[in-house]
Amino acid sequence: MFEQIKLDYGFDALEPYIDTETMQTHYGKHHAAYTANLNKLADQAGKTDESIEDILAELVEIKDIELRTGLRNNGGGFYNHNLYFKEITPGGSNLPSGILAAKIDEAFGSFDSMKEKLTALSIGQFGSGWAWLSKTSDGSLFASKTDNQDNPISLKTGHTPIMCIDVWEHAYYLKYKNLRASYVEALWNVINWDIVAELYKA
Ligand code: MN3
Repeated sequence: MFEQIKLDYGFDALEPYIDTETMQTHYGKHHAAYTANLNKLADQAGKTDESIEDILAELVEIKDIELRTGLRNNGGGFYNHNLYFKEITPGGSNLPSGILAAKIDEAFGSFDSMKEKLTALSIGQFGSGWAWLSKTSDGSLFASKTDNQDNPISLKTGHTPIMCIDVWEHAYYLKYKNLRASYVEALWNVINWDIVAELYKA
């Protein structure tokens, strides 16, 4: 049984960067629906015992195209939002230090350049999707974007996501309307770099 990550903060705790109604809808409706659908589809596919990472990495094994697409979209939606809601925290955190800071500098030149790169990917994504900060097999960092609920795992890039930015309109439209860039700028204020560092070291 796949379960949504439990939030250790209230729906109103990310104000003013992410508004209460968006959190209620995003976590309580959208993420909840992806999770319920994933559980149904994983059962149909006989994959309730597998990790979500394994399901997403092995989608090609599923011969039924409709079932495969359903698991790609809903399994992705489940995984992506678990990371998203895990990596945000009221007030954000201290900026990266130690190994994560070093790897950011190595890949992007500086923390600010990394933010600029991910912001540009987020704004440049046409339609719904995500921007990603991932760890590659040699431990370096890589920035990318994906369509819909795809992610570096379902696309079999070999990279492990450690941070993501949801750029579906449901993530920002209630407060920011068409201003995706304003939402992305605000989101940086609530990123928990301690969690990102933990995911890097895992
Ligand atoms: Mn979303």
